[in-house]
Amino acid sequence: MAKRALVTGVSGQDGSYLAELLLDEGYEVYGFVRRLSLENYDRIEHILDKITLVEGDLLDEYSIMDAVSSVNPDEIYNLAAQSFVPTSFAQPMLTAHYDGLGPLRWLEAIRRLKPDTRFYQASTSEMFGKVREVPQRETTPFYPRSPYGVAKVYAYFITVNYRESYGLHASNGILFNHESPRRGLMFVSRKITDGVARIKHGLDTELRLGNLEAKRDWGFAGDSAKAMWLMLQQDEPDDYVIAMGHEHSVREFCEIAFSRVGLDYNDYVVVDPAFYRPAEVERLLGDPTKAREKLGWEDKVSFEDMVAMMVDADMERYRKAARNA
Ligand code: NAP
Ligand code: F7E
Repeated sequence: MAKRALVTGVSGQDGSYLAELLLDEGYEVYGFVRRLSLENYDRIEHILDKITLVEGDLLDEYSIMDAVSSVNPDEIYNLAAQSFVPTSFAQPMLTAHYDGLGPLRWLEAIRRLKPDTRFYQASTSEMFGKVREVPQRETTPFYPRSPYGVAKVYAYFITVNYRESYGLHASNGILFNHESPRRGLMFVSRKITDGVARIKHGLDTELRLGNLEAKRDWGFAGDSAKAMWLMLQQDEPDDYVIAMGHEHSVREFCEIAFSRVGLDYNDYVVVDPAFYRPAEVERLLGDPTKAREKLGWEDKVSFEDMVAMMVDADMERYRKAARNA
């Protein structure tokens, strides 16, 4: 019989890649979605006829319990979150409810209704924040620098706690930044690749960014989805860092993205303090050795290829729009 997987955040970047992978692996896939005034299923349009959507909200424990009892899942991947760091400074309470207590609601529902369900929690390198060691690994202490990071630390430890207290098969993937052409437009990677395409098509003359010296360990979202799935296929639950093991600055990202279309970023990028954060995470670099050795996980798409893929996709989007206009 096909395994059943419930993916929260299925309409998001990661949820869409994970749902594709689970379908390829022969799962019955259920997506947990919230009601919006206008549906936003662009990222999963191509698989909507193959998955079943279940309505609910991270804030609503009854809808979460109903989802667990009606789907009766073998695996739950909790990807839903308020995932944008600047919004967590503007809306810290909401972020704590979604990103901190949301995962607790899933764990409690599993414990009460179906304790053999395997659970994946979308943890993050933002928990390392003001880093205590370089590179960061599973044993590196956390020092979050935003309400988002703090809420995710709560979620991380409540996941560990339910594993240790109640024997749940619950794992944390501590994922470093991962991007794709499906990334939200407010994140710096996509803001840059979209900006490059807009400038190249004559729709903009500049790109306003914040801290160009911040460094991230950027990978490809499709590779990250594979790691999530592998974690729930292990006999024992555990926590894993998923990263490329290379760091690049926002400035380098700009350099590669603009040069992909024959432009020099120095001519277009304007530093605007409006995009600085109250507290910055200056540098993140992960050590994925445990995931490579225990899960057999490996990244397939290099940083440079990912930037090129994103620029090409945004260029094509504006080309199409111009043709249709
Ligand atoms: P994303 O594109 O922002 O997607 C977030 C998803 O969460 C969307 O489907 C959104 O639904 C859903 N959601 C938000 N609030 C909800 C609520 N109250 N109830 C139900 N669903 C809700 O994020 P992503 O990049 O795919 O990231 C997936 C997860 O990994 C997140 O938990 C994020 O914090 C974490 N993470 C991401 C990265 C990264 O680099 N991408 C790295 C580490 C960890 P709508 O479509 O309705 O908005
Ligand atoms: O910023 C700098 C900014 O917003 C990256 C989320 O998926 O990854 C993501 O969080 C860096 C920061 O991602 C702009 O200051 C400069 O240092 O793309 P970002 P993030 O904050 O690292 C982690 C792992 C998650 O878990 C999160 O959910 O880029 N930066 N100029 C800028 N950032 C933005 N957004 N916009 C700028 O104009």
